[in-house]
Amino acid sequence: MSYFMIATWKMAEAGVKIGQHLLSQNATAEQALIAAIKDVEDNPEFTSVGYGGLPNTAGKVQLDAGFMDGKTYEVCGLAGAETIANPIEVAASLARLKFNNFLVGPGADRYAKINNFAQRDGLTDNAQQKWLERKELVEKTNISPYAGHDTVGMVVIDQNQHMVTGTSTSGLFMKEPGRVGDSPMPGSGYYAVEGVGGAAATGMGEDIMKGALSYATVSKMAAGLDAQTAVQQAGEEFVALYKQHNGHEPREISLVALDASGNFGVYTNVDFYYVKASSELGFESYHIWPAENGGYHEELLERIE
Ligand code: SD4
Repeated sequence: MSYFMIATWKMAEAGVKIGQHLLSQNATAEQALIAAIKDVEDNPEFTSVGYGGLPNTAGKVQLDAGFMDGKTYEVCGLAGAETIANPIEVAASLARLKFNNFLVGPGADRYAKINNFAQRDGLTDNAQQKWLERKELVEKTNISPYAGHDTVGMVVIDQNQHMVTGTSTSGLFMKEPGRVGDSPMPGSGYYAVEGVGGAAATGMGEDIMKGALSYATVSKMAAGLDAQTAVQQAGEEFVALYKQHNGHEPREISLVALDASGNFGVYTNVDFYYVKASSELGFESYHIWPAENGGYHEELLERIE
């Protein structure tokens, strides 16, 4: 049977290869998604997810993650975690509970600790150095403290056609302590309904939340649209309405999507990277950016058949 996974950003390349291998060996969508996202969380080179994530204004790394099982609708978010090594693993565990599916701050950290999930302070020397430099720059000049953000988001269908989706992020660099973006929010950062489709988002959480864009994408697939048409319409309609109401465009928004027939879709209003792997098409990594006349320019970065 066929499998498919799609992920945001180039940093997911190695993780998607791990996930693809697992899916080809008949692993579940959840196992593949967790292994793929953990690979990103564990890599200190990536400064927007997990270990090595850039800190908030108080110098603390606060991590957010979300997970949804498209078959059962089980869903969870955790936000503002400071001691969890792999938030995606904890999110997937929380999703299975009958109550208390969304935990924040010390509550999320406590749950992870008492349930023996790996502990880690996400702050690396490199991230701390970047924080010190940014702090000095913000104090000296008038520049916005916010810079640098990329969430890893994935949608996965395994060989049994089971669909899950999930996200993991350290959020915005220099966010306020306790600030939460779209990534752990079901419907905004991620959403999936098996037999219909799934979506995951990255970009400026404050704007993605305004459109509940992962849910918007899935609801268009439920109405019969394929993944690309659904995600494109969800993105474009939101941008147009937002502009009508505010007189200017929203900030960065990118989405990846899969439908139940095995089609993928991508929407972005900025320079963006995505990675996908499937039993039919193999592994591919792309750089895309919006074209002036609609549509996208596309650069294939890597293909393994
Ligand atoms: C957030 N959406 O916290 C995340 C950050 C991100 O690409 O995805 N950046 O708002």
